[in-house]
Amino acid sequence: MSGVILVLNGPNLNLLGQREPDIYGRTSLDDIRALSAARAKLHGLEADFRQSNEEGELVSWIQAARGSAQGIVINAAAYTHTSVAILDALLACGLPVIEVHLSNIYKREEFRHHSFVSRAAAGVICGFGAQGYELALDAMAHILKQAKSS
Ligand code: CA2
Repeated sequence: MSGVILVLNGPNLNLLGQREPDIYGRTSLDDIRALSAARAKLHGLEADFRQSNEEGELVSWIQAARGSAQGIVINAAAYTHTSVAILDALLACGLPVIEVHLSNIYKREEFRHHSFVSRAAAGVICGFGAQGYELALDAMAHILKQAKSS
């Protein structure tokens, strides 16, 4: 299988491994980038891995993915719980979307229990730390394989 999966990361995820290790672990975003690249390669895919602290930049990347990627894996971080703009961009892009969170958002504060992103997602993986990105790429490979054979 060939194709690019856009792996998007929202605000503050650049701090991973440096602060709040009790919640988010000691793995850095660069470590997750490497894990994602290896997992995508295993499926004959390429991970285009990006992080931004800006909502508009994430929206622009999602819009551009329509012509350049086969699917989107997204950890929108705090924008998960606030951003109708990111939801609208995901709905408009027409690509399969998988939502990922490092922490189990349902075990945390009430305001993290609602996700705008979920309305656009084929599925949600949360609570498995960095491994969640690998699971999301496995699921994306499966979705793309099924779409190809149908
Ligand atoms: O669990 C996740 O992956 C989250 O998307 C992470 C977001 C949070 O707002 C979501 O509710 C759940 C926060 C990302 C902030 O990452 C940090 C990493 C290290 C130190 C401080 C923040």
